[in-house]
Amino acid sequence: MLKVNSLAGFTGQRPTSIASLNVALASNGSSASASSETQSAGNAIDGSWFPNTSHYWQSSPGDPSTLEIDFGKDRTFDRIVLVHMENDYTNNSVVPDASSTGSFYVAKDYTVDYWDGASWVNIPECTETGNNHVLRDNSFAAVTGSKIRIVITDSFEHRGYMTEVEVWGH
Ligand SMILES: [Ca+2]
Repeated sequence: MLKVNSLAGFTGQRPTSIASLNVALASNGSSASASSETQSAGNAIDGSWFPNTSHYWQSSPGDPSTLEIDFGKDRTFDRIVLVHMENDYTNNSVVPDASSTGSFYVAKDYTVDYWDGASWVNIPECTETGNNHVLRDNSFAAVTGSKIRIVITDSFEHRGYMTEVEVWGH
């Protein structure tokens, strides 16, 4: 006889800590596209936070620009980490943290939305005005959707950059 109740800590629900993975990662089945690509959109979901040697997305000149990440299926997620392009993008020794700021390549004004199957829905916790931080790590009430997009409407260099996008869920 299977005695489920004997399993320590089993509550009948899958623990979030086990289920949570970066569903945006290309190696987890996602793909990326953009309004334009001088550096491939796929570089933003390649797992590298270091932009050197082309691990970043770059649009053609001009605002706005859009980066879209398609999970290929519905995912439920509650945290998005955006790694903007740091000023010294050839530096592979310093991992951006909450205190890191940028003044050349980070996106200043942008929205983050998810596709709920019928329309784009804004995620206000991830949407910024006047941003100058390299790392934006935001949690929110879990949502379910098959893709997200980042629409950059203003940036220092007036073109879109993103080093990495992580979407955590299952
Ligand atoms: Ca990357």
